Amino acid sequence: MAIQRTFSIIKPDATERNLTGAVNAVIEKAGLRIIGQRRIQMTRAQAERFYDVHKERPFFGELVDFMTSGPVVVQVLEGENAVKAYRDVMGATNPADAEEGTIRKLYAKSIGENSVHGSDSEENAAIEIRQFFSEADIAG
Ligand code: YYY
Ligand code: MG
Repeated sequence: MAIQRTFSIIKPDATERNLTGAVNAVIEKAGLRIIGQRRIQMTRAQAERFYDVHKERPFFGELVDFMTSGPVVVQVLEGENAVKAYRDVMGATNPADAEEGTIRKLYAKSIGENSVHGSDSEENAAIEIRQFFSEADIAG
């Protein structure tokens, strides 16, 4: 498998509890390199665009409220098979189903406030990275 990039967000429930460093430690221990990182306050327009694929789902409004409720840290991660490697270390969407040692098992509060986002495919990773980063703000 080739070196890939994936897109990550450390969500407001984690930044609020000062867990950016703790989450990054798990990411780096998993062999992923943080090659771009920025702390931002997402606007509703940004959150709605980012989660557009979920706009018909019943939780969409709460999801946008949550993602705009405080600062997030947007990241570009690089490594071997990075998309799957990050999904594996994030753990299941619902922390109750997440494996021991995963970020969501360690830190997520609920299925909604689940600490991190990670791209689900290489194609979506490229789209998501482009939404928040220019190539000049990434250094691999
Ligand atoms: O990719 P992942 O974040 O693991 O889950 P998705 O199914 O893409 O859902 C995105 C986001 O929506 C999830 O991280 C929390 C929220 N959500 C929710 O609040 N309730 C659900 N039943 C499913 C998802
Ligand atoms: Mg998803």
